[in-house]
Amino acid sequence: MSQPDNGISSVLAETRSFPPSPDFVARARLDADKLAGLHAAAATDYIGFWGDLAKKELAWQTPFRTVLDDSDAPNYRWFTDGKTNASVNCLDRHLGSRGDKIAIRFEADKGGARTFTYKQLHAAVCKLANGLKSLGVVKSDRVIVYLPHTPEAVIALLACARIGAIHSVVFGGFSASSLKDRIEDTAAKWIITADGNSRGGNVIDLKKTVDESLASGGKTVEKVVVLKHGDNAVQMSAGRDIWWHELVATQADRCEPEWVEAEHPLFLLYTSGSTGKPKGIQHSTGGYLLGAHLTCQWIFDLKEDDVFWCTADVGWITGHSYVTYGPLSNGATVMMFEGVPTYPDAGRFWKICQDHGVTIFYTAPTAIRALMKLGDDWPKKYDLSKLRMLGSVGEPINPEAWMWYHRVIGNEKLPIVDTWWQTETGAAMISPIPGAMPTKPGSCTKPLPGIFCEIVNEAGVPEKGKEAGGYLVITKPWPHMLRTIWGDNERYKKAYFGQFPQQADGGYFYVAGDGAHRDKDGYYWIMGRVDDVLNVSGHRLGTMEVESALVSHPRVAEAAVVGRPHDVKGEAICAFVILKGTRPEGAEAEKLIKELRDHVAKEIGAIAKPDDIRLADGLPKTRSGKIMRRLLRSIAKGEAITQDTSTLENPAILEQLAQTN
Ligand code: 7RM
Repeated sequence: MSQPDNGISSVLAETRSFPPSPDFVARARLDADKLAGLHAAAATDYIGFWGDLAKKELAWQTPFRTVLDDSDAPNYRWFTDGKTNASVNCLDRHLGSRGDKIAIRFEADKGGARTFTYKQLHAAVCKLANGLKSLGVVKSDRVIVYLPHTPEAVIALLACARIGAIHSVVFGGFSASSLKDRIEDTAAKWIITADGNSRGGNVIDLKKTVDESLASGGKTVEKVVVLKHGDNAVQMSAGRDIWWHELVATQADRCEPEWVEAEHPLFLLYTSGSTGKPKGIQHSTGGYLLGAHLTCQWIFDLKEDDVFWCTADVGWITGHSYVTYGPLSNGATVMMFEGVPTYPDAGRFWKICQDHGVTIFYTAPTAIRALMKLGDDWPKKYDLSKLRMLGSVGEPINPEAWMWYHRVIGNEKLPIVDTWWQTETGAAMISPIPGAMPTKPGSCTKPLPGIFCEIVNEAGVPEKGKEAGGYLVITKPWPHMLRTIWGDNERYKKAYFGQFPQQADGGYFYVAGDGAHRDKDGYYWIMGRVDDVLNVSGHRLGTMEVESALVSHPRVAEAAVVGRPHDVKGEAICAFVILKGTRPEGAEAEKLIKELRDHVAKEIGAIAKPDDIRLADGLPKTRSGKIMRRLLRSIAKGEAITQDTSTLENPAILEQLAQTN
């Protein structure tokens, strides 16, 4: 197995271990005994375990009798004959006991706060749901949500869920062309967007991007709902565009929920794979909700008076599960912040924690590393005494960043949950239970109850014994797993279940695409992707996507993209580009490189801008024409080539590539 170059192999030497404080344990929802009870229940009767939890934790309109239907594996179905509605679980069921409790606390990029109580959120969701119905949206229709990270994004998601429409959020940083691809793949007729927003003080013109995207394709779109949020002047296209506030002005604040089958798709969310265009990951209503709901209790110890802040944008799966569905189905108070950690200064996150009384804080290693670099003085300026636990997600966290988080933000006493999961898994899968086990810096510890993981070798055979290294697989289906890839079930089967043979019991191994190590205590250490997927600041990007974007530029003949370790972003994007015609040098080369970087931003979004672009005359290829990426990875890192290059067709190219540095 080729190990990714994420620079964290040092974790294997990590021996520190941190037990939770007795204080935390005494109040925790789950202590070691209770956790052992859950694991035992899942081990003896795995179906019964999930069935009991689904019955107890979710509000059903029609109870289910079937827990798991695996007759069409690996297309698994859960709670099939039950009916529910996600918005009812997140709103209506709290109205009696928590109607006046704050559901969302929001702070805008430039300051200024707003709140929504559960009653207010319910009314806003119903109004928008009625508005969408008036535009013709019915059950199973796809609605694209292209909004800033504001309460209205959550309202839009829940309004879709209320009427059985399938939302597909496109992160506000994606380009017109990426947006168009997603509109076309979902064949959506509706888009919900905003006039614009501010992030880190920069104005983002969402509506203009929608207009651009619809000018170039996306012909299915009939209506665009526009939230007035920024101060941008927008061009409203008559008959197509409608202001959100005008749409909801005359709508009733009650809307009968559409009761849907548990398997009814709740949403599609696009994510990158190693081949082809981003995949529309399809999640269910019942199973997905159960995962988001339960993991909030298990891994965040979520309780009635918590203020839960997950810093992820609603455009990513983390924003779906831990800003929207998980905390709201538990009746929690959710913090939402539209901006970035360093605007107007590097104390912004900590000021928000102080001002809003945040008790649980969940962010990404890239943010922790960036803030760590800016020094201890920023967090020390603020009162962080309400914080009671911390979390990390999105990429491997290096022990140094973990220790800083523990020492400076956690005051050496707060539990840190390093949660491993994916867009496809719907909710956290491998994570500490904060009151039930010691944590180790850089390890996501152990699979959650009801989740069965193995580490397998190249042939898909599980490694016996505790200590092992290899591919991470999940050996049994779980309620919140993806159901399919929208419009391409064959790709679903092949990409996730096709790598290893069907098991003797008829089951399949879900292949996560990550390499992992398990230590003598059974703790998992994620080593990063083993496929051609990059993780840049916690964002997934396929090397092929970036290559296609480069090749779509008229000057580019061929491109190869690899990752190289980066101390803040985790991975940086390094592109080797072969031009058509002569290769410029000096200032002319600089100019072209800038143009190519901007071109990628335009094609995909700013997150995909290559950090380095190296112009060269050729790529290292085998005689059969395969690009030898591992050589490019060494060159990108500035390492000497020690690998065997005897199969190379053009060994001389290596020297030139090394000099393009
Ligand atoms: C939630 C999310 C998934 C990929 C996954 C890993 C990496 C995520 C961790 C992690 C090490 C973690 N969804 N990853 N969490 N690696 N430790 N705690 O990030 O679909 O966008 O990305 O992210 O490689 O496969 S995602």
